[in-house]
Amino acid sequence: MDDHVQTGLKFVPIWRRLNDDLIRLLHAIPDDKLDWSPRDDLWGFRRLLVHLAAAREEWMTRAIDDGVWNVVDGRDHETQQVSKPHIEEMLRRTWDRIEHVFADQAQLDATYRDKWWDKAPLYDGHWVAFHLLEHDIHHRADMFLYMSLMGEKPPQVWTV
Ligand code: NI
Repeated sequence: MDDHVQTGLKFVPIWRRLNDDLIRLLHAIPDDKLDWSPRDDLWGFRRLLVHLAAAREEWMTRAIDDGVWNVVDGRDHETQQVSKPHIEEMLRRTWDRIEHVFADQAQLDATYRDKWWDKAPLYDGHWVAFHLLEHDIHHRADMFLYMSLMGEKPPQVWTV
């Protein structure tokens, strides 16, 4: 009998592919359109992609406290200077960081206090995982819509 018990989020490999898809999307954006958005008050692709990486680190810092150094400089959030290779590195490194946490049942099941907001409810790792997955998906949808509005074909994605 196989006594190996898989622990952690069982859909981590699927989410890893979603991260790879975000990187495919990054490279599908025309270089001169990286800051394009349909309206001046909406963030462009570059800022949205950096925001995804920053949000992952935010929750690893404010709740999980995994002891890993952040790779996204807070100022990267504002800048128009971050290159595609740098954004790709941010997405890969922050993915590796959250994957490490969400593949670990003990860290997933643990309860965390929000270090930034003392009135916040306690979070467990499942809540943080869902929050970050939903965040990846809803901003991916923003960017797919942007691509369509620009007349560009977004990469095909589906869950298999
Ligand atoms: Ni957001």
